[in-house]
Amino acid sequence: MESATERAYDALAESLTARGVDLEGVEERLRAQRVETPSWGYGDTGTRFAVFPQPGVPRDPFEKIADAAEVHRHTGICPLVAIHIPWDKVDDYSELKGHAESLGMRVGAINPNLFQEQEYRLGSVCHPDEEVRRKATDHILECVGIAGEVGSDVLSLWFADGTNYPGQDSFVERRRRMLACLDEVYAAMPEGMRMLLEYKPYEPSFYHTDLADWGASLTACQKLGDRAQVLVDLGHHAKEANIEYVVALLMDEGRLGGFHFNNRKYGDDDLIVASINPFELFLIYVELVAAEDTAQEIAYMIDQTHNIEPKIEAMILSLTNLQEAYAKALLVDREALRTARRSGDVLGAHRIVLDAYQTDVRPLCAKVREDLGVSPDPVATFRESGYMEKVTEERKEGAGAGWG
Ligand code: PSV
Ligand code: MN
Repeated sequence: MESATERAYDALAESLTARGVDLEGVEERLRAQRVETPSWGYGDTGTRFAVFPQPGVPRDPFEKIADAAEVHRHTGICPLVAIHIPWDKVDDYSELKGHAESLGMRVGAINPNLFQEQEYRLGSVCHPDEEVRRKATDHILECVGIAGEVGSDVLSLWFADGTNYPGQDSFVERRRRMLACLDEVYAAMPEGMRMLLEYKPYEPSFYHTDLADWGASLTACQKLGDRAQVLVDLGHHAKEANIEYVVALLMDEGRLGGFHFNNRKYGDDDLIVASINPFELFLIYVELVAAEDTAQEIAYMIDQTHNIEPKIEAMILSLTNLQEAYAKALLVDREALRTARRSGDVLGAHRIVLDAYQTDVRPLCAKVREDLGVSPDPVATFRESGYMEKVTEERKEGAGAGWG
């Protein structure tokens, strides 16, 4: 007898086929979707107000990779884990690589940490003192080396640099200091490595930040070379920003290097992607699908730290949200949309996009997961797996990720 999941899939497949959707093509693209999770999303983190420790969190980078592997085991789409140095510093990176591989994982983007040391009070690569800039540059160069050791080809840079008060420092001089550092790093990167430059409009600096928006990142990348590309963190925008437009524009320039997926309501960027604004995520994917033929290499990464919610489950939910957004975007009737746009049918075009968004794609995603050899309902399967109980027994209190 057919299960309820199978029945739901059959009904959806029938209606999609009637709409002219190439279902096999859609499923193939969904099976190929890959997203990277961040090591720092598995450890204890918090806000500047408090950290609420959770039992069983990883005690070291090896255990963080084990948790990332557990998320992959239930979802089948996240075999890469980003690391943050020095939070994930180890004596032997080949051992870390081997550990990841033994769990069917790979180390993804390398993120230098340029914001936690006392010297960085006035910034890192933009700091007025050359010695501090040297230290920051050397740390990034160390990360280029680590990337080589773990087999990664993505260097992901975010700077907490900025100023707090008008007059504190020169915008232009700070920019030139940053560019000089990035030039040196770019020249040191091996052939196949990409540098991703992330922007953020505020925090921890509150008057200005040295890479405040996509334009600041893009112009820096254009000066550096083709392998310098912009990283779009969904949380790092002014409230009214049209992120899907930014994404389209960067793709058209061939400079969209990657994403940090998350969601935010006001000032923070750490909520589960699409938990608040699933329509925005869908519209971003509509642009991504439209440009898929240009075959740009884009690193799809999650950047979330879960402060009060269970961490592994939050990561699994993030991945299923990403699958659903992509699935819906794949259902947009592109041909009809082109026709509606050309004939000036404003609301016709709008409704074509809405039709895709309003399709319940959960049975389709469940089927794709089964095809990938994982559970159709990964959150439920994880809850039943006993993994959390097992690691809590082994790890007890766990350890923080570097906060505090
Ligand atoms: C900064 O807010 C950020 O988005 C950067 O990507 C950091 O690497 C990450 O969060 C973790 O602090
Ligand atoms: Mn980020």
